[in-house]
Amino acid sequence: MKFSFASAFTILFLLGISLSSILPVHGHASPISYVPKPNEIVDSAEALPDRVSITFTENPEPRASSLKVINSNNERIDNNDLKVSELDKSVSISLDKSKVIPGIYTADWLVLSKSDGHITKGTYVFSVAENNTTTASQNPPNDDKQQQQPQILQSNNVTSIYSRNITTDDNVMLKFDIVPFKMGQNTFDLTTHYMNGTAVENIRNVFLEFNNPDKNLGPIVDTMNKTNVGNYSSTGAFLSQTGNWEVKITVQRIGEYDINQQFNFGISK
Ligand SMILES: [Cu+2]
Repeated sequence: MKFSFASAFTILFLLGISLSSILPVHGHASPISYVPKPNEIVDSAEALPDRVSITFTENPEPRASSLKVINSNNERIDNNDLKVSELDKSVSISLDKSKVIPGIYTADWLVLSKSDGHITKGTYVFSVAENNTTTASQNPPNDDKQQQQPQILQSNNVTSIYSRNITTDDNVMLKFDIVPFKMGQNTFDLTTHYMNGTAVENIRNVFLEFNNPDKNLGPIVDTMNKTNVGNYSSTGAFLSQTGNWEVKITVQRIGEYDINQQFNFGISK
C-alpha cells in the first residue's frame, strides 16, 4: 500500500487528531506574569520592586532580548542590566530608584524565543502614586452629550472628553469615550448597539491596543471589562506619554466577524 503524507493527513483528520497535538510543541515566548503588574499603582518609590521582571512561556534568547523602563519624558529609569533567567524563563532589569518619582512608567520588552526563533514584543504601564494616597481616578459625571464626530469637549480646565462614534459595515454603532483624555490615568468606555437600538449581545471580548510609533511604544494591550450588555469599560495609564497615539478596538463576536476599528489622536499633559 502506498503511503503518502496526504493519506496520513486524511487518516489523522478522520481520527480527529490535529497535527499540533502530535508534533513537538515549539512556541514563541508569550508573557505569563509581570512584576509589577500591568496597570498597577504602587504607593511609593520604596514600595516599587527593585527589578521589573516578566516571565514567559518559553526561554528568551539573551542576545536578542531587551527590556527597558522609561518615565513619561521617555527617559530610562533602569540600570540597563538585563538579566535572562533560564530557571523561570524570565527577563528582568533593575531600577534606579533615585530616578523614580510619582508618575507613569512604561516597560517595553522584546524577546526572541529559544524554542521557535520568533520575536514577540509588547509594552505595559504601571504608576507610582502621588504622596501616600492611592491616586483616585476621578470619574466626572457622565453627561449624556450627543456627539457626532470625534471631538474634544473642554467642559472646564480640568476635564476634557474624547468621543468618537463609528458605524461598522454591518450596522453596529460604536461609541468610544476617553475621560479625562490626557496623559496618565484615563477611563475608556465603549458602548455598542445596532441601528435599531438593540444591544449587541454576542460579544465575547473587547480588546484595546495602544501604540505610540513616534516614541516606539507598544503594543499596549488591554481587555475591557463588561459593565452591561454591549457596554465595556477600562481604566489605566495606557497613554503613558504625550504625543500621537494609535488606538485599535477589537470586538470579538460569537458567530460573527470581529469588529476592528483604528484611529489616532494626540495626547497632552
Ligand atoms: Cu512562534
